[in-house]
Amino acid sequence: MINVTINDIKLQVPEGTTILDAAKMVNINIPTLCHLNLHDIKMVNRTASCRVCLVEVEGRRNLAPACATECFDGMIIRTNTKRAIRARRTMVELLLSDHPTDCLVCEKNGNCDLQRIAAELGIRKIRFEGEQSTYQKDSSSGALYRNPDKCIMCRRCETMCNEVQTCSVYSAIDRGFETVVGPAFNLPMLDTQCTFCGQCVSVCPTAALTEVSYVQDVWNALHDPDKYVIAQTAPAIRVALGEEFGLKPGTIVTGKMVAALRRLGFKKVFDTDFAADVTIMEEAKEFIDRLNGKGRLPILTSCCPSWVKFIEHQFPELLDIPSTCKSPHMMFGAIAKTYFAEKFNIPADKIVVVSVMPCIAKKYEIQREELKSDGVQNVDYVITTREFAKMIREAGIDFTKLPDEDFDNPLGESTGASVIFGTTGGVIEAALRTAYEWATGETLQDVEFHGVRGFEDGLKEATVKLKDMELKIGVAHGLGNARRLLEDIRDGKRFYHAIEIMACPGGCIDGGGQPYHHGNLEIVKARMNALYEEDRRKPLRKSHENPAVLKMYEEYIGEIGGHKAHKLLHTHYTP
Ligand code: HC1
Ligand code: SF4
Repeated sequence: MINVTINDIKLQVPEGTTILDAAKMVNINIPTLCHLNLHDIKMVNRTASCRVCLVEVEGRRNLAPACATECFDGMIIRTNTKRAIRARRTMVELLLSDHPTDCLVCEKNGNCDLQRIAAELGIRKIRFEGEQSTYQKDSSSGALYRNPDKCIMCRRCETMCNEVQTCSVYSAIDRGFETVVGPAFNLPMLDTQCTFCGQCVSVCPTAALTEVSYVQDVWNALHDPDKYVIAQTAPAIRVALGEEFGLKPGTIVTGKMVAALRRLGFKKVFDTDFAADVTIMEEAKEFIDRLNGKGRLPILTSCCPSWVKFIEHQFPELLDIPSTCKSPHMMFGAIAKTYFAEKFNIPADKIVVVSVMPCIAKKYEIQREELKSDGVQNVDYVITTREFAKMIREAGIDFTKLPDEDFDNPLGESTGASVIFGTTGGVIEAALRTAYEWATGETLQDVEFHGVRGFEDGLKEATVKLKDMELKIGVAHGLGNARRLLEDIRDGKRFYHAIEIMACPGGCIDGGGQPYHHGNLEIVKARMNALYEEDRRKPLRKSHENPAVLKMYEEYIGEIGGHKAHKLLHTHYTP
């Protein structure tokens, strides 16, 4: 331990502690902008590029950035001197002097860290004027929107993409005044190895990275009398949407979410969870087939489009191991435009399917050729949790006062197994609940597989007994962890029977389209607990017990894994 003094307060800190962390220990707040410490997922952005956290250190001529300066024994620090405060203000003014001042109409208005810090530092005037850098905007992917004019070179996106997700899409490009963070050669994002997980969007402090918005398209469809617009909601929405309206993280708002969609004008409000149950029917069957020698092991879950794009780019030699199942929301789209359309006599070409998702990659996924039916998209638009919240506000709906309403049927019925899809480990747990009963013919008494749960471990392993067989299960969340797992499988260092991979740390609960958590991962953990709570509340907790799903197989699809199921519910991958 070493002794330091901050603003006359003496304290002891472990060696290697930064001034910023030491100050926190005695409740002294040093403002930061580029700094971000997501300890649970091992991401620390310590570029010290914004210089907003400058402090005075006795005996040193220059001010020191608190986020990147380690304490030494006997260090005397002052965080609130006139010189330090003036320097911080100057740094922010310099950033603002090369930043668009369109805050009132900016996507991040009210959520922007630069805006917040300017307000906190009391900046009312920018003393520096001059040329502003302007760059090409990029919405080529239809998923991720890049507006480099708003980049403040904090490099958070770079740290997230390169160190956590290991996709290495971003770096500093160009020189001098033109320097900005972007993909190599400033390629359109669609032409890069970006998986559109949107984790860069989650950590971008400004609106340099956001989602491509489809709010206006959805309004247009809702106001078109010729269209029959239906919504499906992902599992992770119901435990995060409340945050947008001031509710505590982890508040379950399923009923209000349904009511809000009805008031926005959706003809039917359905649940992606229904399709998650369908996914389990198909995936558990595929798993058991592979266990019986029909196909290669391990089987990899395939509902995360970002992870699918990752394996296509990074491990093309392993493309025969992901399950051929489409993701649940794509299955839903195919079911809505066939089974639902025929059953309720609605022309399929009038149906507009809107997916409300925590995810940015889903916006890209719906455009994939492999997932279209005769060239037609099965899902028409994806809006994120944040976009959905905007629509609710635009419509003047008082969300917290809404009554709790139920989903429409038949595509609104779901089990607890489908709800936990939204968190890391949930998809494989849901698959195990069904595969166990189908493979053994026995009733599974305890449906909770705690070995595959949890946020802290990026790579989890569990063993599940299936009669006289020991199933080895692997779970990875975050693409860096997925990479480690896949390298070991490719090199024959690890063996599993089944693996779940979700691109976002924690799974969809921390998707790139969720309400901003501003670096507080406790919010993500609260969402996770809420999903498990929702599972416990459900009367049915195994996908193969969903009566609406069973009826659909009986009336329309026929055999699980059969010809029609393959046509509607399965896909293939592209190296
Ligand atoms: Fe997900 Fe899924 S869980 S991928 O994370 O399998 O987005 O929530 O909708 O499709 O069901 C996302 C969430 C979601 C699909 C399901
Ligand atoms: Fe989207 Fe979920 Fe995958 Fe994240 S983990 S990219 S939110 S599907």
